Amino acid sequence: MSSSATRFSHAITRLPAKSIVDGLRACNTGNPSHELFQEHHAAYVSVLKETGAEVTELPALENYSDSVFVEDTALCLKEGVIIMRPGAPSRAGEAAAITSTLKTLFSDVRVIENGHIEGGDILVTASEILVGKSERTDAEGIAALRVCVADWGYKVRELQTPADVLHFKTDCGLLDENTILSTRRLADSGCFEGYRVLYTAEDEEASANAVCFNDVILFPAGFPKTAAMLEAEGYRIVQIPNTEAAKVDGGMSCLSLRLTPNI
Ligand code: CIR
Repeated sequence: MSSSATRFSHAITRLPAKSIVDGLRACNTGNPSHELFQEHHAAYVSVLKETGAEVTELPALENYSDSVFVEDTALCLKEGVIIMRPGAPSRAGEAAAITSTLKTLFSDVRVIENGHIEGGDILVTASEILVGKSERTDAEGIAALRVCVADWGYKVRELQTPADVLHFKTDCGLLDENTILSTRRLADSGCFEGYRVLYTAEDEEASANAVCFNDVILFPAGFPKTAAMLEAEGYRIVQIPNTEAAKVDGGMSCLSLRLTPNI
């Protein structure tokens, strides 16, 4: 079933900068190819557009190596947008860089001013906002988010991103109103009680970061067992090559902000 957590009229993306070769990563498996990343990125944007959404494609920001990962800069809700406060010092300026674009789409723009919080640690479901504490997101940042969304009626639930995992959503993604794709290591913490949980196949944990956008599941190519399971469950998945983003710890959700403007 679709909900405002999975249906959107717009998305924002940003072209990968040539400086993506300097992108942050937990372990070095080689530099991404800028050219190939551009091809993968174009495929990703096409899938968003094929759902009928309008996509605002922002230019590359060479001063910010990781700026292609726009998800970390903001949280878009139907009532307004909250500008994040990234915990990675090299990414702090990305949030200000996207604010003017967000101001053209939302009448209410709120800013996190304390602690740190990145969009990759936030999973919005139909009933609540789940936020994992991580190396990038702290309790102060989560408390600031709670204050920002309180008068819009959202419940914010603080959780823990597994150790050595970059973001909460590195290990999970919303498939529909009540179903979450998750790694076992994350779901075993009990954080998804009350939801239907589907698990990534063994050795395919890196496929958990799938995104449901207007009834299409954007899914990273190269994870055949999990892809087959999702298809058997009746999901319409589109597999998108992600080898270059993966070299700098990026996945499907990080590459876009998904939203429905309120102006
Ligand atoms: C970083 O470490 O910040 C980037 N190299 C990857 C960010 C991925 N973003 C996300 O999962 N939301």
